[in-house]
Amino acid sequence: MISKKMAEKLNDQLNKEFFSAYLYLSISASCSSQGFNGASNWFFIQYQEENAHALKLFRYLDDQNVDLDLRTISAPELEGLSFIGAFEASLNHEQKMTRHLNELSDFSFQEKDHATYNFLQWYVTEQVEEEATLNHIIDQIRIVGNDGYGLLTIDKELGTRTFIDPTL
Ligand code: OFO
Repeated sequence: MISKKMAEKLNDQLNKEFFSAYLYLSISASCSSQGFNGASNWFFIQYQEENAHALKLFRYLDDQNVDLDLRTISAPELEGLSFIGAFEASLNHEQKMTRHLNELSDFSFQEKDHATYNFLQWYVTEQVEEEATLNHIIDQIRIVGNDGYGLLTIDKELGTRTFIDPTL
């Protein structure tokens, strides 16, 4: 059983997860149009991951008998993102998501909603890995700077990423 307020906040988070998916799909397209096919693949998988995050939340709300409130997903605002800019914008976005998830987790704890608190810890932990991965890629891009060969080597590596559903 979940309070009305908790359900509202989880519905908000569901929308945010779908927005994240949408954002990464859009970055994937932007990388592809610049010829960074590896990064485009990487962001496409990121899109699939965020979609899986959203669906995990969807199932939880359904299990808790909450009326789902699927809302409009805003259009991502991306203009002229460079190769490094794509990853910096993503890190920035994930840091924001971490703050939202921490607030949600705090709220569930205050409400003594232990089931939701436990459920949310999966997301909190997942954020640590997501931020670390993005920081690592940004560091690598900074090391090569504007060296074309270096950038293409990183892009090639990003192209090897495959999708493994993190929620299974
Ligand atoms: Fe990385 O945002 Fe989902 O949780």
